[in-house]
Amino acid sequence: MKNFSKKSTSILAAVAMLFSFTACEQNEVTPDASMSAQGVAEAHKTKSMNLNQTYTVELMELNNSGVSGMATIELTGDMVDVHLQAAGLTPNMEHMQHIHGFTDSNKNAVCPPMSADTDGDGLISLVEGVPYYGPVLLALTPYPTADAAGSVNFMRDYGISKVVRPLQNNVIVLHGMYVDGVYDATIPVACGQLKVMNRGN
Ligand SMILES: [Cu+2]
Repeated sequence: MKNFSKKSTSILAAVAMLFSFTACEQNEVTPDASMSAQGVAEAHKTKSMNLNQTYTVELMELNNSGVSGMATIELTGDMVDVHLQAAGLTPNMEHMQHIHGFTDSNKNAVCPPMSADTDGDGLISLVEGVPYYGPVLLALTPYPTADAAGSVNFMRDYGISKVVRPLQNNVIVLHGMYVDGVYDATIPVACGQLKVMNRGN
């Protein structure tokens, strides 16, 4: 965090506010939708579920950012191994990246359509997207800085809490681009839904 200006302070406040949504953890977790009824019953018996699964994410641009990318997430127990590659980002700038979703495990996060721009300024702001993708459930830190070509290649392991599950109810959102000559670290620039990768067994 260089140049810790008033603007970045207010950005941090906004992010902190989003994180506070995750404070209320749920005890009930809905089993992943891909599980069979029998699998669900067995999972409940063993108090564990869907322990190992791979998810893929196709990241599509938001706000005409020109950003695209993809991610794979390997779930092993309560650990996720995230590998994310993206291109078209603002070069040499830090890009926040999060798993967004709803703490209500029955509610699916989606990438916001252009109609999410409720103030009509032509851009979907971080806050305007929240009704669609929900608050931050997992910050994929340390946030990467795009290289001189605007690419990132990111790998990291995280422990996840129940609130992040089921994973396929969530989306990944990348943030940060110039708006009217000023770098807006919060504005969403790409989004993609987590999808269960069918390994054919
Ligand atoms: Cu985010």
